[in-house]
Amino acid sequence: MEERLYATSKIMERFVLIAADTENSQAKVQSSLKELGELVKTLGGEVAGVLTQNMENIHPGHYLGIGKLEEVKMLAAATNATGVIADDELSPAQYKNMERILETKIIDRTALILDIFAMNAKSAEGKAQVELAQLNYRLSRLAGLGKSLSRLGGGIGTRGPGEKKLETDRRHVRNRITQLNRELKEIETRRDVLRGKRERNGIPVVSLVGYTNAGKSTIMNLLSKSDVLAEDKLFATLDTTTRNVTIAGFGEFLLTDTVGFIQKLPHQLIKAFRATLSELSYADILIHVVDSANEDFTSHMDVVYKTLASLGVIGKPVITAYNKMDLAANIETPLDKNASQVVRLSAKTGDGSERLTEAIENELKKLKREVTVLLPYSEGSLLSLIHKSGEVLSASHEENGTRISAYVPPELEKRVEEYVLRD
Ligand SMILES: Nc1nc2c(ncn2[C@@H]2O[C@H](COP(=O)(O)OP(=O)(O)OP(=O)(O)O)[C@@H](O)[C@H]2O)c(=O)[nH]1
Ligand SMILES: [Mg+2]
Repeated sequence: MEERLYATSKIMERFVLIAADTENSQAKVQSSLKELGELVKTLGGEVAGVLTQNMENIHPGHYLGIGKLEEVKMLAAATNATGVIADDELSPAQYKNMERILETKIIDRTALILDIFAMNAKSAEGKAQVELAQLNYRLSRLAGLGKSLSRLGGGIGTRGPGEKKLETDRRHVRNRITQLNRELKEIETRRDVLRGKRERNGIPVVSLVGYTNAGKSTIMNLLSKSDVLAEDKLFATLDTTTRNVTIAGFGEFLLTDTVGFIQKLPHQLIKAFRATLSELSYADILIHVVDSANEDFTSHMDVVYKTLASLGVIGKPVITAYNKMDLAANIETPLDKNASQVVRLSAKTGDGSERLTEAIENELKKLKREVTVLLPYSEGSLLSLIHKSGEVLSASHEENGTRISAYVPPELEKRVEEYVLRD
């Protein structure tokens, strides 16, 4: 296999974080910067200092104003910082100018998130998706650089010195993008086959969604008694995992855990993770996991609903699970108008897990339809499916087959349609 272009680069350095306050809301900027600091820590770096500027619009040439950048430069020197990180995605021009003005390494929020994804990608699909996002990010930067270089070169009647190399780079990047898209397409086809199988089994799907670090994987482990990686890190989960969960005396469902959301989630990543995230549109029920101990949890909930809407995942029953109650016992958790049920729990202590199970059971029940069928004895596998994922009300063996009344999930209702007895 060709070596991945982007190896994980663990940052072990100190950074000054900078942000533009364009909405005149210090609270908002500070909370976004705090999160940027978490992203830095997740990569093993440290925050050396923080500076913000209140301004109407981000400066197109160098993000913050010149005067402010001078201050940033002094702070970076005073704190021995090895670089500066901007809390928004920078254009190639902003990058270049800031590098010149600040004379230090510049990183933006997008590059940081891409780096974390690269560090945490485990599966072949995850790795390919991250690389694709990184290449698209890099390609836009190469294009910008190309323009400025050719302008320089044009002035003295020659091609810019880096022009040829840039052209080769760009071609290389484009080729790799094509190859990755092909790889991902193949993986998607395999995934469709799996999904088809799942649908034929008629087992309902419940998906965990939420802000990164809310506790989705911990809830997955709690409900399915499995051992998915759960860590106090942003974007610990990048792949979708699915587990079978059985509620005693009720039936089973599939529980899926997937990548979390964050504000300003880079569009390159949303695009590259389209396949992973599209799993959500096949869910019958969503569990929206909220870190109630995070002081910004209500704005995180907004981010989650907005991201879901932008992915076209709307109109599904939602159970909002206010998690980490062990740390937030005195916190008021609001009713959630987007949710059909709200529960409070601690996935860590297990406190309240039965409330979540009940809520899932209630929602699954709402999805089920009551049917009475006469199943020929040759349909043994359908019969066992009804027992497995349905709730049997009565069953009797008759001459032509088994007569059975049960609540079944919609997928299963479709499959037994031809045997339904109507009164
Ligand atoms: N105190 C406390 N910590 C919790 C609880 N649930 C999860 N955590 C911790 O929160 C951190 C994040 O949990 P994860 O389950 O990895 O969160 P996630 O939503 O899967 O996060 P990503 O996959 O990174 O998006 C871990 O350190 C968990 O141990 C809880 O109920 N109480
Ligand atoms: Mg996780």
